Amino acid sequence: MAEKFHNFIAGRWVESKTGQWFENRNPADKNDLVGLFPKSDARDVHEAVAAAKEAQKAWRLVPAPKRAELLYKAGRILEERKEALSRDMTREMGKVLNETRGDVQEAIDTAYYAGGEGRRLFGDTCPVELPNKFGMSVRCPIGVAGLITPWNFPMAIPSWKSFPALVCGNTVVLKPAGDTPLSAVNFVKALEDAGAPPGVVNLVHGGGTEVGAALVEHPDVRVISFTGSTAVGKQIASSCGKSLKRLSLELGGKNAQIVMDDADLDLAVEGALWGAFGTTGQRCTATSRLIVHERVLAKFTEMLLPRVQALRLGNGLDSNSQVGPLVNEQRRREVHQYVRIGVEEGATLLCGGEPASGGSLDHGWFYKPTVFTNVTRSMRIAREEIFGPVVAILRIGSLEEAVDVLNDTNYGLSSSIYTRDVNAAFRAIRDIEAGITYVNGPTIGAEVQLPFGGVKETGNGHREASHTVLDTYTEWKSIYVDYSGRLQKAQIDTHDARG
Ligand code: UN1
Repeated sequence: MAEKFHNFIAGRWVESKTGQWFENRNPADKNDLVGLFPKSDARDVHEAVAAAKEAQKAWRLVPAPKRAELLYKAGRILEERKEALSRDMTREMGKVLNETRGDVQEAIDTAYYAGGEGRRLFGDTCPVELPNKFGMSVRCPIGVAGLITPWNFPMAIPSWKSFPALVCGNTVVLKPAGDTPLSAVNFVKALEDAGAPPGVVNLVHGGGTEVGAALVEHPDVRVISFTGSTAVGKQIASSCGKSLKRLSLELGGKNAQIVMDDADLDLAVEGALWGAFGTTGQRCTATSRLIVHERVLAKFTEMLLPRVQALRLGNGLDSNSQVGPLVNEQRRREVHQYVRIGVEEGATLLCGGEPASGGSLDHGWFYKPTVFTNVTRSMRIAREEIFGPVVAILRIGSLEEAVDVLNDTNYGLSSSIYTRDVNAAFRAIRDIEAGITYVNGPTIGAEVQLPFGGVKETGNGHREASHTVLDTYTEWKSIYVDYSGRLQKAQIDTHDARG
């Protein structure tokens, strides 16, 4: 009998009111049932939000450096459990163990980085125009934060959202993706064991339509942070717009790596391999376009291809594997559908283009790393997010053209340029429309102390990570203290040096 896991509401692990469960299966071996998780609905969300609202009354009054201690403790617990949590994560979503270790590490980094905000959370003090008067601004918590997270970074992304929300004095209700509920349990357990007061952190499992929508629409949830598809992000935005609810969106990408004719091609190939096929291409930051200068196109392609074909697919728990499966059957169907579209559009399929089979691969949702060339910017495979191990090569003849092709998309998350020319690098940095630009590095691998997010339909102007995330989870309050003992009128009393 499979193990049953629970929601976490008001400090207790509880079943859903529905009494129903959903299965969590290993994408590398569909016969491996990881566990059963509550298929919750709006009633569970209401209970969790009520608990979070009640707990926030006291949590907002805990001094921020004390709130930060919860994060530091949770960070230490995640460190102690890193190996076990990484294994659980690989088992439930497939990416190779080295990468799930990186995912847990990103949560640890975020715990310590956001914990530091407990002693910063800087505001301004500034001069004021009237005598005997003082001006300053402080960050205030917003209230209950509803956090809706994806399966591709099952611990890093919940940590990006929860830790800053908590240190700012909000309480949270987390709704994790249905493909990775175990990592969410492990994450919340670390916070529980670190001593989170009941109701400060709540977890409700279930689907987007039942649980996610109820969270987004709940009037007591004052801020929503969502990472996922642009289509769902737009629905959430229109729902939040109706009540002017604060919303941070982290959506799709169509990230590109430019390879100029003076690039170190060995390095550019390494970068493309990691950027396109790391995490089986299932990162928002994954490289899905290679924009290559015509003078090195043939050479670059010839160097890349055997490396792609040599990538070892397999169960991520096997240290020999370099590329794990796609997260589920539907994802594999959708990726394959895009490959068909690419072929129909007239792109040249160089390798891959079909599910991987044979031996243990038959048990999981594996897909062969796929490279298309002769791709033009108007093709759908050059414009739409595929979220799988598929990369499209586009030919360009100049830096201007490269940047123009790179920008010719509705998205703008990550980007990269390989060149040895410092002038070209800085022009690209200036002209690329994206939230993140790498020079001589792949499009993946953001660190937690720099802002994470993108332009255009990748988001709505907010950034995660860094101190910039604090803008999502706080309201500014401006404070004027008049110690003159009389009524002073700003902009009107002009008894100053101006005369
Ligand atoms: C994501 O794909 O949603 O920069 C997050 C990176 C990782 C985070 C990716 N640190 O690739």
